[in-house]
Amino acid sequence: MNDARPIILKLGGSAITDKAEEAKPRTDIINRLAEEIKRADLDNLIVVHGGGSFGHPTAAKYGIKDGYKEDPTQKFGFAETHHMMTVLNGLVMDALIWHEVPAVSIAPSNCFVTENCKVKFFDETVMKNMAKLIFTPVLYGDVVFDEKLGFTVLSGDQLVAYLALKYKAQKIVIGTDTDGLFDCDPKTNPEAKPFKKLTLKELKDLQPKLGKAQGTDVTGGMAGKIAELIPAVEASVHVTITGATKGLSIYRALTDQSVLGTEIEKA
Ligand code: IP8
Repeated sequence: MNDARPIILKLGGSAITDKAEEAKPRTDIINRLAEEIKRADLDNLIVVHGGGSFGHPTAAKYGIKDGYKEDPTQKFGFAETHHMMTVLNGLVMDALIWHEVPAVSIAPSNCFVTENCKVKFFDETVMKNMAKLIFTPVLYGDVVFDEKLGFTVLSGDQLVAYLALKYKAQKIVIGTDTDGLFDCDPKTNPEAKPFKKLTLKELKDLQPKLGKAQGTDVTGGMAGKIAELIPAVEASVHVTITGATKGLSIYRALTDQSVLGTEIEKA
C-alpha cells in the first residue's frame, strides 16, 4: 500500500517534441528523460506530458478548444487529436517501458469530463488502484468531453494542478525547453534573465507578461500554463520549473537536488 503524497512531473510538449514541425518527436530527449525517471526510483510519481507538435496543430485545425460548433468535421478532429496524443504517449511509454519503469498510461479523455474547460468529473478508480500497487501513472493533455461546450482540450498543466490539489502533492516538477522562467524569451534574447525564485504574488504579477509559445499552442503558451498552476501554488505545493532538454535536471529536481531553473513557493 502506498500512502505517500505524490510527486508530479510534467514533461512539456516543447521539450519532448519539436514544435517547429508537425508530429515531430524528440526521441533522444524522451529516452534520456525515461532514464532520469528510472534513476530517481520514486514509488509515488505521477507523470503528465504535454501535446507539443502532436496535439496542438490538430486541435487548432478543428477548433477543438472552443467546443463543438455543430460542425461534423470537428468530430473527426476530436478523434484525430486524441489519436495524435496516443501516438506521442506511445513514444513516452516505449521509453519508460524500455527503462523498466512500471508505467501505465491513463487517457484523460476516458476518465475526465470538464465544464467550461475546468475539470468537473474524474473517475479515479484506476488511479487509486495503481497507487496501491505502486505503478507510475502517465497522463497527458488530451481532448475531453465538456458538459457545456460538448468537448474541449484539457491541458497537461490543468491536469497537473488538479492532481496536485486532489492528492496533496509534495511537489510539482515541470520540465520545459528553457531553464525555468525568464524576464523575456531566452531563445530570442541572449540578455534574458532567469527568475531563480518566485513567490505566488510575484508569479501572479508576472503571469500576464509571459510569452506566447513558439509554434501552435491551443492552451495559451507559458502564460496559460502558469495560470493553470496558480491554484496549486495557492495550496502551498512547491513548483520547480527546469530544463528537460539536456543534463540531469529532471533527475536532480525529482530527488530534491538543486537545479538551474525557477523555484515557486506560496510566500
Ligand atoms: O501541451 C494539450 O496539452 P498541453 C494537449 O499540456 C492537446 O497544453 C490535445 C493539444
